Amino acid sequence: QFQATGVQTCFHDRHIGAQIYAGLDGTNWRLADYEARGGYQALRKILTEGLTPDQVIAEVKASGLRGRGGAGFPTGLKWSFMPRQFPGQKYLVCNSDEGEPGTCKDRDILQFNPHIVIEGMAIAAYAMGISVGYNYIHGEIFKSYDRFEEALEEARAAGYLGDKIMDSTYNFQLHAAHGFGAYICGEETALLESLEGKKGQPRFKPPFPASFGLYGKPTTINNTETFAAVPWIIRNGGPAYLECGKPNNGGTKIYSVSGDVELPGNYEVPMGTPFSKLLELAGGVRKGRTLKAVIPGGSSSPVLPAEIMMACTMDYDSIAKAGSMLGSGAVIVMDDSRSMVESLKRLSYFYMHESCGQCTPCREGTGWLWRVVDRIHNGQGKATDMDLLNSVADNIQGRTICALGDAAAMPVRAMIKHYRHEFEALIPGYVPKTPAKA
Ligand code: L3W
Ligand code: SF4
Repeated sequence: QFQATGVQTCFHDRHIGAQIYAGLDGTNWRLADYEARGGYQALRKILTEGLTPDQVIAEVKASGLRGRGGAGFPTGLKWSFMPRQFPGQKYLVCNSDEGEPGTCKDRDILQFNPHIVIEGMAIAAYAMGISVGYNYIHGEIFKSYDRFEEALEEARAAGYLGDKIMDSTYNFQLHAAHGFGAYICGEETALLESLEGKKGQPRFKPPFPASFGLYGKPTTINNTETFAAVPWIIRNGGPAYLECGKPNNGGTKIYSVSGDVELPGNYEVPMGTPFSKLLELAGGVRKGRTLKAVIPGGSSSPVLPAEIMMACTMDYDSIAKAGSMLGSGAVIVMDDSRSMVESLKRLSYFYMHESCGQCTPCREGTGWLWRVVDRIHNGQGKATDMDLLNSVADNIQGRTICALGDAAAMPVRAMIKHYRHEFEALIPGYVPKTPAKA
């Protein structure tokens, strides 16, 4: 079912794809190529067979598709939140502000298969009665932005976007917007602020964007990969998509496998694929090394030791049961040469740097976390530092406007839970509370 295509990208040396990545070779991204792969057939089916918006939403609900940006929120349910009879403008937004450390799937979807996102957005807009959409693309990704702009031009010229799409009464204007590279603009309300031309700082939720979104109007925001899954669902039916994965975890998911593996890359596999199989596709752990730990869903997700991870399947439920999050699907593999103290130091630095500074626990707490881990790493830790780290994490988690605070705190707690001995070993004169592991 999977196809290795040998695509060269700046980050990865291959894609393995089932539905979104299947058949891509780096040259076949244009409209004609996409049409040859069955592209825009789903939109045509809707418009020519006269599928109602409710029927489209029902199909997406039946597919079990869950948001691929990190939270795994059911897509069909989110679409059904959009008020149907709202008298003013409503908006559709694609969140391509991919900035989570370890995640690099959306930039490749946009670069290698941009029309699949355009078609997915056109279908979503039809289902929710929306006439204007934006794709907000991460500021540091120029190639994907340019590629998406070119694809938009092609789609407009072919009548897949604009007024009276495919000679129907359906109108949808879609635009690309380029961010400025701030991680926080991947948070949906910060993204909306940025799209409005303001400083990208999260808003308090609720109200959710479904009722108060772009310019205060009802807005639906989905991740790039989520939209990319939609054409296949409409062409093949929701139940077929669900069957590709497992109950409550429909379809395929793209994993960006990075770190200490032989073949880092983006791999699209069915939900519920054993982690061991994904690791095997990525060439296994670097030669001569053994698996130590895995961050299964991007830097915001808690680290899991090898033995727990090897018993997991790659889906929302299995990873949550193991104590972490599938998140955006960035699988960071760490072998036995990795220091957890150093890894946490780098993660903490990232969150300190990316905090937008709006709320005190996050603005101050992320700095505290980094400074404490840094001094432990430098051999200048104090005997009270382990308790201090836990206490700072406690005082951040659940006390901030957006999920960045939690994302900074959770990795700290997980690292201490599973690898406390590594931290203690670096603190001069520390009397270990837990027996040191070999
Ligand atoms: C209407 C309700 N809408 C929820 C909507 C909400 C959002 C979606 C999920 O965080 C996670 C975060 C990162 N009425 C609603 C409702 N919604 N209840 O559903 O909402 P939520 O709040 O659970 O999640 P979120 O704020 O979207 C996303 C984690 O993902 N993460 C981040 C990855 C970063 C990237 C990137 O770089 N682009 O993907 C990775 O793990 O920590 O926990 O749309 O409006 N009652
Ligand atoms: Fe900003 Fe951090 Fe507060 Fe989020 S949690 S709004 S990033 S200060």
